[in-house]
Amino acid sequence: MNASNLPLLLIIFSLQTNFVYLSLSYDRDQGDYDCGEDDTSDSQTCQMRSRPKEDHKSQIPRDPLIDCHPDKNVNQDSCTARGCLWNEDNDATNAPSCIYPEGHGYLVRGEITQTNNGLEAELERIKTPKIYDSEIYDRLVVTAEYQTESRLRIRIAPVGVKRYEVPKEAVDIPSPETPPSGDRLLYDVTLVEGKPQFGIIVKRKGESVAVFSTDLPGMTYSDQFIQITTRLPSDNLYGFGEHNHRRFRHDMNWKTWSIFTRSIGPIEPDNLYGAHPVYMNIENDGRASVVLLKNSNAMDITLQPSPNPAITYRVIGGILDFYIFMGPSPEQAVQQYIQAIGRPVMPPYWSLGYHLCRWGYKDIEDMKMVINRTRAAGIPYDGQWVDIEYMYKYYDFTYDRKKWTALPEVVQDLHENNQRFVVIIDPGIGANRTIIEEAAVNSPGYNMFDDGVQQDIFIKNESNKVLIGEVWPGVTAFPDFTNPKTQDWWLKWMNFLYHEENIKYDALWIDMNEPASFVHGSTEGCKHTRWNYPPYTPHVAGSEVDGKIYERTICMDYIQHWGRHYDVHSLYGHSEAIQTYNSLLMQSPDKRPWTMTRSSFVGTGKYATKWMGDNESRWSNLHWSIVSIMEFSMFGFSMNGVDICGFWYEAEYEMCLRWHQLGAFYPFARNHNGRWKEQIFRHQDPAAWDQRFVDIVKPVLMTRYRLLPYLYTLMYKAHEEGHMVMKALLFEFPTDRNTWSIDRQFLLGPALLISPALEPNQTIVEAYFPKARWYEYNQGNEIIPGGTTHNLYTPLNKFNLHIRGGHVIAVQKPSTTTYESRKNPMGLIVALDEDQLSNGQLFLDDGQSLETSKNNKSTIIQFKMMKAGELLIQSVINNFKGAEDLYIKSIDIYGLNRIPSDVQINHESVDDSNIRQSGQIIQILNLSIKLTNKALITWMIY
Ligand code: MIG
Repeated sequence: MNASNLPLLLIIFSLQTNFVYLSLSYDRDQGDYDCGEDDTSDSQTCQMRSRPKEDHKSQIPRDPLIDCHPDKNVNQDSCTARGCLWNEDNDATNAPSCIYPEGHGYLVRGEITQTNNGLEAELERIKTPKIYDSEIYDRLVVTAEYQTESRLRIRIAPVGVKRYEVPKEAVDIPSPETPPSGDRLLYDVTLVEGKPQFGIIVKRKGESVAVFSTDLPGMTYSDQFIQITTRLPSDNLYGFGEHNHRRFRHDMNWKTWSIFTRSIGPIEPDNLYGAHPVYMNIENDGRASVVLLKNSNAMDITLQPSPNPAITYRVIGGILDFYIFMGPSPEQAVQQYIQAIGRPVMPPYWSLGYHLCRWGYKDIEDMKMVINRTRAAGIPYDGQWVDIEYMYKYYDFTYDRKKWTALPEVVQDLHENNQRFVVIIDPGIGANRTIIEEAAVNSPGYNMFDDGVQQDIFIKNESNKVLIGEVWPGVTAFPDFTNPKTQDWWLKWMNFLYHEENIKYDALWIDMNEPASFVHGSTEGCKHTRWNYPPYTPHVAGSEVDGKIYERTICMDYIQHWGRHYDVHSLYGHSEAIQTYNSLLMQSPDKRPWTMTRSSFVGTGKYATKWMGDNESRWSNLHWSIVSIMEFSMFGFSMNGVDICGFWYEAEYEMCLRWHQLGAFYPFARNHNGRWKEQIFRHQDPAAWDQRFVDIVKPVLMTRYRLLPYLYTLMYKAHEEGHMVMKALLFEFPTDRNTWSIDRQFLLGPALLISPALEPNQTIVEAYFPKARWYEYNQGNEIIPGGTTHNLYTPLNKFNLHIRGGHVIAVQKPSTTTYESRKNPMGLIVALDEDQLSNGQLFLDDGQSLETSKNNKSTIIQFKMMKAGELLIQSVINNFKGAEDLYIKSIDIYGLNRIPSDVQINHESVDDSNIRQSGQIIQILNLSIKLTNKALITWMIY
């Protein structure tokens, strides 16, 4: 097979469906609806009253249009049969052709009660037609719970019916013990009880703009079809995942995004590996809110554009359980969200290094060759990863003693060179009797499948039959990671690989956990039940082709500990991440576990790093990676990244080089490559190209390593306070509207701006610099003025990194491993702001122990300038012994216009010969300031 048939094959392989991309603008003649006020029958049809054509403005409808016929085969008859309105003119607008009239929904029944921490009311259905064959609920209870000053929960559930809800073990957002005091709430909640239909309206306290409001027709609450539309305060919408969004700020033009975890390459606008039903909205004045729908069932999210921006949720199970975070800044809103779902796990220091991986090392010699040439080239490099080939016929926790005989020695050699080793694990456990026996010969004592059957931890159906699907090992069973019993079994086999097989891995990479299967449902298909064939199937990939929601995964009617697979499907990877994290912790109780997962849910960042799966070695993917990483930062992952140089297809020289200049600034930086059957894509590790490639890529990776003290401090801030590491510019400059759509540049924390080249043959990068002082990293030139776009000359050997004035960044002389780097001299970058001031912080610990901050094993150094020309260095906490060995050897000041006349350290003058100007950077060299001692550095400008 050659590369040119590859696209087609990949498409067949992933059975993709192509959504029709809708992108026309809104402009049409729109009427009002005339509905009989008192008619409450299901089938009432309202008349459309046409409005006289006036100017353009009056043609724009007042309210969002809500699709009454999101399923196939809509026509006028089927529409009116639902009591809805036929919207003739939809072709030009992409608006739905069948819409709800006012009055379809629910009304408050009885009184609205004030509880000690919110409001509660019972609702009664009026008119809402039952549009799918699923029990519809006539009575609901709605609760608005004021959880904190900035967090509000709105829960809507049927009365007297117990339904599946996301269990606390998966996501725990507890109600506070004491409710927040009413006058401090950032929100006002109103329940609209009267006609035309019930709604909840959430406003910012004392203000008129609603942040969240649902007083719209079409709310439907049935067993397997729940629908609600929320009006947005603006069309600045971000988030929802996981998809390959091609822009950070959403295109609102009637796009539908589905959420349901699925193994599929991030190429088309399909639902991907993770499930994150959460968005951020920015109001026109720059204030923001975040809204989570805590629900793990499959759903559609339909966006509609201005002038009536709105979201319609169509969910096929669970309950409506919204959490609203009021910000008011975008950064605060996201931080409140992350604090609620669980702050990101603290990664080990070495994980911030550069990693090499590929699927398709031919054998261990091939991998050794890559290890050796990377070392020889002097590329900074901490982690070597292996893909599924190392296993014996893809059986988890074994290794192939024939093809990978020397693996334990290679791992030992990595460790001796202060490098680390990571293995992949898939959830599908091989169940083929013959291979099980062979595997036990290859790996004496191995019987993972039988042990699992005995421990009863596999996913089964109601008649106790273990589900058998097919993944790499052939036929496989799937562990139920929602079952607490599974963890002991998982740990036992993790220990088998570590101790019996003697593969001393340092972290686990969990793949295929959507869960993925190569057969649909099971080797025997799936039964015709309402779980496998729900009355309404969201637009999830696969279902478009043949109506199967279980396409390439397991049957929906099987049973797990947390619930039916139908309900908990999107929690599979999340539950595996939790148990893998816990097992690693039990395996080495004082070591920080590191797991990387492909599938994720709300809160997975508390347990694992995330990478975005099978991207492509194509230029477009450089840009898209920024969008997806910025989104996953919002979803609560501090550590995340995509495969540098791309997974599918052959990487190309310039692209792979540019990708390193970009990926060197991903929170997680791994070069990973794919294969397609016998076609193994060319090696794309830096040393695989030529000397020039190495000469260009090495400095940017060295720059990453030099900045690791800062990056690690950001990881700490994410872990302790729920901040984002890699983030969009808008989070630091929320009132600068220019930043709201920027997704070709990004920030690392508040202080570093990366403006990568993303196109072939590019020599100029157009980069936006918000109002602030900005300095080019290598030369220190200031970018003037701020608040505008600059053309940055960026030939192939250049990358754009800028430092924001006002920030002190601790750096460390880089070596080729983080282990070595961490022993090197430190330095400071002091970037001055308009007032000649700068501040910063440095977090230090041993890089691998658990919760060093809580356990008093960490050090925090503060860098503070109270006035121009005076920098105070001082530890605020000093419990990490290793910090005692560190010295600041140099200080680089950005933003001074000339050499200062008198530089003093603790009131002693520094010799002039130690002060130099390099480009626009003023360097104070040959220092020896003990990091943990208090020190005052002063300089004068006459
Ligand atoms: O069906 O393990 O996303 O990183 O190299 C493909 C082989 C399975 C998918 C992962 C990819 C990995 C590959 N895996």
